Amino acid sequence: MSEPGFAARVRAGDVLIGTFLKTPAFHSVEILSRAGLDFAVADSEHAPVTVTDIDRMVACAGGWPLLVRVARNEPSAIASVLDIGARGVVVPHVRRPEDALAVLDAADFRRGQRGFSPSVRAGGYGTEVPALYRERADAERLVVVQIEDAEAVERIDAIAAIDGIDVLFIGPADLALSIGCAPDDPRLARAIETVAEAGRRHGRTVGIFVGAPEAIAAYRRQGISFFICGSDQSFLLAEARRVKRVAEAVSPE
Ligand code: 3PY
Ligand code: MG
Repeated sequence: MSEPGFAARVRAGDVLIGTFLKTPAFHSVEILSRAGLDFAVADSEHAPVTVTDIDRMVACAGGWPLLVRVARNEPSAIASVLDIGARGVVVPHVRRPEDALAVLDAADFRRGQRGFSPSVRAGGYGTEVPALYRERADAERLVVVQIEDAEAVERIDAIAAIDGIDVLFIGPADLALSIGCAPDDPRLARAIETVAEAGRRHGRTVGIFVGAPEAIAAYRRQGISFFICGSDQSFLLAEARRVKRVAEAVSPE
């Protein structure tokens, strides 16, 4: 059911471009999975995407990698979306190494904290040998921790050093707010470079949210490889505005 190698590609630092899914509609998964994007992240932090929505979205995703951003660093929410078959979790506001370790405790069977049921979708509804399912699940799940607080940047070396964290994902909007600066302030650029540098030093994949794909080139030069670009909502809005603009330009008065 799963596309082999997606987790390995993320960890290897392949350049991957995804988007957020903020509309709680599985049809968006069906449509966007045909667009050539590498993955998507259903957003339960900043959109009304429920577990029931995620259940349907994962079912529609087939082999297309669908991750879930949980609303907060909460063990039962993390385990629940992994049971449903999400390919990974994106966890907002990881500020300290302890927060990152708590995500791993919730996401991994081998660490002994994730509750086990063999009959979930992720385990083939009971058709997989339980021990093999647990091993595969631990190997394939992606743990993406969001670095979006000044405190996290201060502690980035300790967070980046933790084995099992797959992506240090920079949230520039919250990070700018936390630093107390505008999006174009050099202090934000310095914080982003600090995270990118820690990723390079520890061999950890670094990702970032971009509103538009034009921003990707500069981040590529810093070794950042995992990009979430816009969302289903921003795509819809941008194209609708473009249609209106072009139609007005070509229509006679
Ligand atoms: C932020 O920019 O704060 C984000 O969380 C983007 O995903
Ligand atoms: Mg954020």
